[in-house]
Amino acid sequence: MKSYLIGLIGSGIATSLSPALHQAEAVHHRLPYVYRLLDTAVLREDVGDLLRAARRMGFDGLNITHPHKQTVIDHLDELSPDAARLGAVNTVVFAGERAVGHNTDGSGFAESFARGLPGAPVGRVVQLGAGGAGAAVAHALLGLGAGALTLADVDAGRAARLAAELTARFGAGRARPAVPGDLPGLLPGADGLVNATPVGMEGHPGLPVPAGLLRPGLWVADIVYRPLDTELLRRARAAGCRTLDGGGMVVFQAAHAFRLFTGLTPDTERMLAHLKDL
Ligand code: SKM
Repeated sequence: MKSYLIGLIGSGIATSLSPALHQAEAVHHRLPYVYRLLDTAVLREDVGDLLRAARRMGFDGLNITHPHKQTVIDHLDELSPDAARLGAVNTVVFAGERAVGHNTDGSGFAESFARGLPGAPVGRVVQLGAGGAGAAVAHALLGLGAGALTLADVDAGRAARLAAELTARFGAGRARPAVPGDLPGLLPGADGLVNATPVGMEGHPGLPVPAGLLRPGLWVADIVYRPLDTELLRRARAAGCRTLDGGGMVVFQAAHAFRLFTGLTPDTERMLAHLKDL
């Protein structure tokens, strides 16, 4: 029986939930499957050197996380269409002699959104954060049919660049940049709000928007998953909003990566239930 050796390359990843999520799912498939952390902050190695070492040591695939999702591309032989569009890779499959980069963050968010907020209107959506995770989420939202997506980022240039890329791909008027100061003018007319900033994560406490802007009729999605119940989601529920936590995205991106590594279809409901026990 084939066994799998998978790794996660990232910096400061000691508390990642990926090993537990992947390995528990593999047990249900009776698959020998080991998922190891390759922390660049601990190993003091460059992402390219680690990737090549992992391949030489017989790893079957890798997940890639912050801050290497873009820089890893220089060390790959091929990109999937999604990874090429996003310019970011979170999954590498070693296929024979080739290292192929994929991105399952966008598809992970899209599946989580469809499952967790069914029927949510997406005419006008405001997204906070236009960084790496924000780019994947923004592509997913426009792919899900968001009519007009406004990207608010403290770095105005970053929001402008992502909005320009999205407009080129999805059409004029579908994406535009903003700064956090614009939010009081934007949120009253929005259907939904997505937090793709680190605010609310362990170590980054607080709210990414003033609580007074949350109101019934606005859905709120957070991609932060440590903790699952962020202050934003608590305030949003108290204000009468439908909410979606970041657990779905982390599970579905892991599930899509598991399928790429093994060719097997994971049971995502089981993985979602497992996440709650972690
Ligand atoms: O894209 C994912 C990555 O596949 C795994 C991960 C983690 O384990 O913390 C986070 C995200 O970047």
